Amino acid sequence: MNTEYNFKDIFAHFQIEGELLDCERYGQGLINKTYCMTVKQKGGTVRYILQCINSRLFKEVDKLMHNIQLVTEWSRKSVEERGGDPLRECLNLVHTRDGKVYYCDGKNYFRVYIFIEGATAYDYIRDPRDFYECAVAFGNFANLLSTFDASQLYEVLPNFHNTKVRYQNFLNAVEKDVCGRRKEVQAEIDWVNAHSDLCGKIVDKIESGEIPLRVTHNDTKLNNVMQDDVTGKAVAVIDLDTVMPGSLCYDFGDSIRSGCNSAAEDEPDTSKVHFRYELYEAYLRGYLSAVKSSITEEERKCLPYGAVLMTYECGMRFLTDYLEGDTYFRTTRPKHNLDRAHTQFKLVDEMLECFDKMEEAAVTLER
Ligand code: ADP
Ligand code: GN1
Ligand code: MG
Repeated sequence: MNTEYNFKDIFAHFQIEGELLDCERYGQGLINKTYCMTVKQKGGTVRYILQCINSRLFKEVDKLMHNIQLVTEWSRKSVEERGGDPLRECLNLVHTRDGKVYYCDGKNYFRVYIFIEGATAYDYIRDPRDFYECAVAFGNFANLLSTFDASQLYEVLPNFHNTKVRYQNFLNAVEKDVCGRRKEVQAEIDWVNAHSDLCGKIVDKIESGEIPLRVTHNDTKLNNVMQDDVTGKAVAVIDLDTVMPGSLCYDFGDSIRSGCNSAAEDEPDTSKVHFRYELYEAYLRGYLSAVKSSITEEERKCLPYGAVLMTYECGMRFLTDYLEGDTYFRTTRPKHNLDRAHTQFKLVDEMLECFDKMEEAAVTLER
């Protein structure tokens, strides 16, 4: 049993019967600390996901959990309506014994989800058909949120995908150079600056009203969707911390960023990193087939920019975090964030090389 926190005590605060047998770190998320709890219950063992919420980032946990409660309840209703399995096809929060959706031990905040069994959140694409299915799942999730009343949600991380604001934060980090790392990454800084004309490509269209602001997931990376271990089909969309106003282009783009990489997001050898165009088309087909009736022509046209921008922005965020001393993303080795930044920049370069083809596909496929 992991001993980072008093897990027996934390467990006792949630409405779960039985005895806690084990609790270990789980998954590859970069923001929260996720654990798998194994619980002895009548007739066998049951698993639960326990998360220590990153309260340095989510300063108002009440608001974050308000959003998640509403969205999980909304998803559950939709799964029930289509005759699906609500314990598997959406996230289910377990309440505390005093009826709350999280527990605070005085310092740290914890939440518990029912474990989605028989499914896996992958970091890599095993088969383009699986990626197509992920696209359908995220597209359906977008459809699900299209009727959700945005005014009920708090914007817990304002400007999350405002690339212009992200660029400004990056420039501030370069300017402050709190860790004295600027000299070492001057080439990377120059690369970001040379591509800064990308920043306004979507934000400006949202501001002018050409692209609608919707309620979106905002963190559609591949390991935020669970795929069935037998069929490979996407079962459930998870990681709802960032459900907020956003753009379809961002949700589309972040899946392309994470799924179309031939190597890991933190691969130190960038010669292994390539943009897999064939996967882009597979995802595009799946996504468009799901959101066909609601996507606007302008959004369709901007999907490729969504991919480039999410990748550029993410690389810039990794580099910013490196300059600021690795305080945001979970790192497990020195220069981890710098390796991550390099993979993203390489992907942007390769996406831009075939950008015309990406644009052509976005406006012609699935008509
Ligand atoms: P983070 O915000 O840190 O990315 P996530 O909510 O994405 O946290 O969880 C991290 C990982 O934990 C996921 O990628 C997935 O592998 C696993 N996970 C999260 N929720 C569940 C669940 N309900 N059932 C099974 N696995 C889960
Ligand atoms: C974080 O939480 P996780 O690991 O799914 C981050 C995303 C980044 C991603 C890069 C709330 O996602 O924005 O794109 O890392 N989430 C947050 O891997 O900042
Ligand atoms: Mg995640």
